[in-house]
Amino acid sequence: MANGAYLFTLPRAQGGLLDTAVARSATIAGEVTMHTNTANDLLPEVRARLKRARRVFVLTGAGVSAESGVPTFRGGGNAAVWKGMPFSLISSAGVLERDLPAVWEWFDYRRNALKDLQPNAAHHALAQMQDDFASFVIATQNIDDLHTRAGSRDVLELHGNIWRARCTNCQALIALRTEDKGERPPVCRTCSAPMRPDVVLFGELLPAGIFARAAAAATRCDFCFVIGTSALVYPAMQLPEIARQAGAYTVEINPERTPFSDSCHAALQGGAGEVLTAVTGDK
Ligand code: BV8
Ligand code: ZN
Repeated sequence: MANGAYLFTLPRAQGGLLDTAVARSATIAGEVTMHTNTANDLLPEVRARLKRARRVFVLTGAGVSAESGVPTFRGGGNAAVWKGMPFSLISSAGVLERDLPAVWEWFDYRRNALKDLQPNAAHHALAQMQDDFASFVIATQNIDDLHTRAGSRDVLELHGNIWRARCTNCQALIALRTEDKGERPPVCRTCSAPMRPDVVLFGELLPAGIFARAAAAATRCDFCFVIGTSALVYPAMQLPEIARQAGAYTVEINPERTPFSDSCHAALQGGAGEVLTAVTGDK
């Protein structure tokens, strides 16, 4: 690994949609029974349920951006590392307090890696679906802005956005695409305090209003998608749990099984672009 290089691991989209056995759970009187079926059997039911859905809630993670070239955090079995630090450490409140310049270096590096990347078929499929339902809410763990760039409206950014900076004192925000003068850390023009990346670090609370809106949508939805997340980070993962508990038909899309797969009505194993296109194709 080159000095201080950030270990990029691009996940392999294992197995196309058609050749992967898919676990299906049917709820009979509350108890869950597991059946393994090919995706073929499941797709018609997932499509039929989506057609009947009125309020859809979607939680996404790094996997939905993988096909755009955005490295995931845990793809290929190892966690991302920066200068010898696991990402959950360099992306933590503790390091921010101790070494704000190091945190800026980390996010400047990731922003630079993101700058030429485009939304992919999965982002576009989700954007195209948003007007087909009484309510369609996307909550994302991603800070890459790709859902919004694909045309999705009111995306709930649970963990913030890498293209914004926030004042550590007065919370003033700047857009780094247009207002970044390059000084590090950026200095707040309102109160001259140092600014920080407007992202939620480990050990920090999520933006209360945004989490509350996501939880409300998860509670009310009748169809829930969980796309491209390893289902390990909280409280983001409480959202699909809330939707599932509230009786929503819950569908996971991920090339790999996750700790949440068994809680789903359908765990479709494949890449987000391919599977979403198959689920939503020629409506
Ligand atoms: C907090 C921004 C209160 C910065 C991020 C309860 C239980 C256990 C732990 C906790 C708990 N509650 C709180 C914690 C602690 C912690 C936590 O959850 N730790 C985990 C690791 C156990 N949570 C917090 O600290 C949260 N704050 O709780 O505050 C508090 C306050 C004080 C003290 C204590 C508590 C804040 C969490 C947010 C942190 N910020 N991001 C940055 O980006 O650097 S988290 C960051 O990591 C992402 O946003 C995301 O959430 C997570 C990475 O997960 P994924 O997105 O799922 O990505 P991953 O690579 O893991 O997986 C990718 C998946 O995609 C894989 O499954 C792969 O198979 C799949 N895939 C690959 N290719 C494709 C694909 N899928 C589809 N298509 C493909 N083509
Ligand atoms: Zn300020």
